[in-house]
Parts: sequence; structure tokens; C-alpha cells
Amino acid sequence: MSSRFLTTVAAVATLCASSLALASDIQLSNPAVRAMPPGAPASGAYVTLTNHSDQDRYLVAAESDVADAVEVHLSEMQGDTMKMYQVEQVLVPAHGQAQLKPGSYHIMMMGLKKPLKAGDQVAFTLVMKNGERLPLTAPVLSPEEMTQYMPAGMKMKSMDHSKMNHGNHKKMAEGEHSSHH
Ligand SMILES: [Cu+2]
Repeated sequence: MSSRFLTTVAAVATLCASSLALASDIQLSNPAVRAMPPGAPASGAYVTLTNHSDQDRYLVAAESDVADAVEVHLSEMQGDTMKMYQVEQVLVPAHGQAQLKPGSYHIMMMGLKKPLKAGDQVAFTLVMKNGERLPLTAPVLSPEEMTQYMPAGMKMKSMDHSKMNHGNHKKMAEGEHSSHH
């Protein structure tokens, strides 16, 4: 290992001392996994990606060892039936957001290796089109908690309890905001 490399590492470490997450332009917030009873074949995971860069970015895949297969899906109403299918990518627009949420884009875990109990944590790796890999740990939410996670439900709650909305992802938000410019 050259001393030049060590110098670079030290400089980067200093810059990022307040938040390792700042290594990426993509901020992950509001992660959630839907709890599933024993024997359930599949479940969904949700997260919001915020792109702090000037370039459009794309989520192309997700990985986890919790299931045999993990895919990025889109749910859509077709007539009065909810259909879902795998998508090649999800756009995270420059200085914008992509929300993976119930009834829309989601991470699909198929062939669950164990039941997903409320309170558990599930580790994922999100893969971006540019090759960047973003680690993500998502809490498993009970059916009741998932109801709160619904975008419509969150909107109504935030009218009365605006702090609740931020409380859900305060760890990530604080780290990002303290050094974001
Ligand atoms: Cu799906």
C-alpha cells in the first residue's frame, strides 16, 4: 500500500467524518419490508431514493439473501386488477426522488427463506446503473405499520403530526442534511 493511497484515504475519511452515507449522491430513506407469516412465498420492500446529483440515476437491481430471488417490480392497476411485473430500471431524477411504495415500484422478494416477522431487519444491496452498490437495512413492519406507511396515510398523518414523518427516517436525514450543501 503506497503512502499516496494512505493520504487519499485520510483525506476522504476527514471529508466524510460526519456521515459515511455521503460517499453516495443517493440518499436512502424510509425503508420498510412487509411482514409475512410462515409459508408466505413472497413479500415487498420499499424505500425512497433521493438523488442529490446533477445526473439522472437509475436503480437496476436489488440483492438480499432473505429470498431466492429479488427483483425490482412495478405494480399497476389494469382495469380493476392490480398487476405487477419486473422492470429494467427505476429513474431517480437529478435532484429528485424515486419512491418505492405499496401500489407502485417495489423490491420483490420471491422464495422467502424464512418468515418475515415485524421488528426483524432485512439487509439489501441496491444496485445502480452506474455500478454503484448501496447497502440498505430495512425494518420489517407489521400489517398495521404498513398501513401507516401507505403514501396516502402518511400524507394525512403529516397534517396533524408533521414530526412523525421525519421521525421515521431521522437517522439518515440528519446525517445527510448536516453536511449537504
Ligand atoms: Cu412484485
